[in-house]
Amino acid sequence: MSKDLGVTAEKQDAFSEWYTQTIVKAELIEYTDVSGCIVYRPASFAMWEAVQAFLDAEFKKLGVQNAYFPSLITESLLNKEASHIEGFAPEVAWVTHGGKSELSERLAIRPTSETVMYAAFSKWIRSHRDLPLLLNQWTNVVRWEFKHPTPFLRGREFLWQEGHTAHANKEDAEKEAQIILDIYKRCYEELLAVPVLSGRKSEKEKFAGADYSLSLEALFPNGKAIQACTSHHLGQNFSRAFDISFQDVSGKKEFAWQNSWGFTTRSLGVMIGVHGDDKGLVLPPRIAPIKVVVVPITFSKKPEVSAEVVSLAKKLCDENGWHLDDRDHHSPGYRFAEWELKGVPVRLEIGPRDLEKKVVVVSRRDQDGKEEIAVDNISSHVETLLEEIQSGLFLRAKQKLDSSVVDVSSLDQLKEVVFSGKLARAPWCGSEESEEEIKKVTGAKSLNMQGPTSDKCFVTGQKAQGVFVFGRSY
Ligand code: 87F
Repeated sequence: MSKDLGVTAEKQDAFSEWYTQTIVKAELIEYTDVSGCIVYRPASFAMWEAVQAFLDAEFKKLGVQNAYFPSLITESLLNKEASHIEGFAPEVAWVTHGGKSELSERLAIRPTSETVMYAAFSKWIRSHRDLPLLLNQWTNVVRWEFKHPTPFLRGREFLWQEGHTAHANKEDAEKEAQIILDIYKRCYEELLAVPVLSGRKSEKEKFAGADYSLSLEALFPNGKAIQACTSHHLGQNFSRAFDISFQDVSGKKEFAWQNSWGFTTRSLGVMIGVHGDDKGLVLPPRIAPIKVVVVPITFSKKPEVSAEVVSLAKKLCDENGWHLDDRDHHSPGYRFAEWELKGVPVRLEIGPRDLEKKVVVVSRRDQDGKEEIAVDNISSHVETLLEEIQSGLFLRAKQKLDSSVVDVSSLDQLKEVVFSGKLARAPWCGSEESEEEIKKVTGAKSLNMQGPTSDKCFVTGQKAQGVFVFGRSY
C-alpha cells in the first residue's frame, strides 16, 4: 500500500491527526457538507449493530421494551421542565418552516427525548399497577455543538439508545440506575475491551434535570479523559413537571420515580482511540465486523497450484465464516497493509509452499510476528487466538488505566499529574465552587466519584463527599 493509503501520523505524537486519518482511511466514516454530521460507513455501522445487539439483549432481560417517539418536539413541550434545558438551549436545532410557510410553533429536533416521552408517560400511568414502565429507544439525536466536532466523539448528529423508566419508589429507581451502569460497563469492557471508571458525577457535572448522575469515564492514550456514558436518577423532577403520578397501594397520589440513561456512538470512538496503533485500527475481535481474513497468495506462472490455494482458502472461509480476500489485482503486501489498517484481528496467508506443507501462516493484529499452524488445527487455533486477543487488549488497556490514576493531596500536584497525561485521585467535597477553582487553577474537571472516604477535602479541608478522579477531558 502506498504511503497516502496508510496512516502517516504517529499516534503517540499527533493523536488527533492519527485519529482522523485512521477512521477515514479505514473506511469507517465519510464527512458531509454539514459540519459535525458524518456518514457511518458499513464497517462502523456493523460495530454499532454489535453494540446494539449486546445492550438490547441486556435491556430485555430487565424487562425493558423498545418503542419509538417522534424526532420533532414542540417548543412549549421542550421548555416544560425548565431547569433541564437551561444550559443546553444554545444547542437545540429548530424546524421553523414547512416549505415556504412558517410554522405557528417552531419544532425542536430532539436533542434528547425526556419531554416527548414523559408527556406520554403522564397519560399512561394511573395506578401503581402501571409501574414500572421501562422503555428504550434506538435513535439519532441532534445537538448544535459549537465545539470542534470529532467523528464519533463529538458531533451534531449521533446515534444512541435512550432508556426512560418510571418506578413506584425511589429505591427501585436507584437500583435500576446502577444496574444499567453495570451493563454499560460490561459493554465497554467485554465487547469493546475498554476499561472504564464507574461512579457518580459531581454536582456541577451532573445532568441538571437529575437528582444525581452516574457515569463511566475512559482514558485516551493522549492523557485526555472522556465521559463514556451516563445513567441518571431523576428523582421526581420530571414526574412533578409532567404530572406522572399514580395511586399507590393505599390509594394515595404519588409522583413516579424516574431514570434516564444513554449510550452513544461515542463508544466506538473511544474504542478506536484506546486500541489503535501507527498502522491504523486494532479491533477487539468481538466488535470486529471481519474477525479473520484469509489471503491466498497465487502466482500466474502456476495456475493449477494457484487454483488449489484459492480453493483451500475458500473452503476455510466457508466453513468458519472468515473473509476471503482473493483480489489478485492487488499484491499480497498491499492486501496485508489494508487489513492491518482496517484492524482485522487475525490474518491468514496461504501460498503454494504452505499448501505443500499443509500449513497456514497466521498473523495477529495486536502483536508482531507470524506462525505456521497445521491446516487441520487452524479452526480451533484461531478460535483460541481470538479470545486471547480480546482479553489481551483489555488487559493492556486496563494496566495502562490503573497505572494512570495517581493520588494527589494538593491542587499543584493535581495540575502536575493531569499535565503529565494522567488522572488525579483525591478526597473531595464535591462543591460547585471548589470545582470551579480546580478548573481555573489546573484546567481539569472532576470525572466521577470512586467511593467513600473519611478523609478531608484536599481543596477546602471540609468533609469530603468521597474520593473523586480528575482529568483534562474532551
Ligand atoms: C442538548 C440540548 C437540549 C444533553 C442536551 O444523558 C437538551 C439536552 O437534556 C439535554 N444535551 N441533555 C441531557 C441528556 C440527559 C439524558 N437523556 C437521556 C442522558 C441519557 C439519555
